[in-house]
Amino acid sequence: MPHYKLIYFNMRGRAEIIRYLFAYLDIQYEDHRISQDDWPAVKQTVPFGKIPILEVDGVPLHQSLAIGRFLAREAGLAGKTELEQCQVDAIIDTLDDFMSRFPWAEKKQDIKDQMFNELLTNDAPGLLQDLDLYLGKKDWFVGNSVTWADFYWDICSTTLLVLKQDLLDKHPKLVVLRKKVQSIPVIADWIKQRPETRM
Ligand SMILES: N[C@@H](CCC(=O)N[C@@H](CS)C(=O)NCC(=O)O)C(=O)O
Repeated sequence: MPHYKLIYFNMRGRAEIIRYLFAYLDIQYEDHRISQDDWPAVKQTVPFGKIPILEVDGVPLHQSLAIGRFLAREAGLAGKTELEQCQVDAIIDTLDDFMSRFPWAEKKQDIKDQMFNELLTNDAPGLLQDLDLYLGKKDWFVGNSVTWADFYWDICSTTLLVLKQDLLDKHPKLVVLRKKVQSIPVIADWIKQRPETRM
């Protein structure tokens, strides 16, 4: 078994999908959480100067979703056919497009608040409507079993709900999907034991 070391901040953020997949795979890994103070020094040492990074026997992999796809394939969560894999990737990209629009690192609090508010109030409803329609009467976003797209929905929506608690009030099916992911025993265990962080 390779040695896996995940490097990220003490947050769920972009590392959480990797942590969910490790939990599902029941693979031990080093969940290395660095402080903001240590980041400038660490930044010099990682490829492309961004985290998360997953080191596999010392080989650094970057880009959270590339790492996620690598682990999802291993876990059988990437989609059962090539067509389903494309659908899974498309849901992931759709969620990631939206999450990437938030100015997470904006220093000016008033500008940050305004942009967050606009995204949550004006843009989120359309995305949620589309996700709800896409899910339809199915149990999972793609195919007839859980995929990492469902995991990513749970992770992104957990963060969005911190920012806007009534976000899913009109979308009970999307809430049910969250609950289904959260009640997969290994995911439930991880959620119970993970460090509590706001984001
Ligand atoms: N698309 C990349 C984004 C990586 C990224 O922007 N990471 C942020 C943290 S979420 C980061 O490293 N910020 C610190 C910096 O840019 O100095 C991924 O998904 O891994």
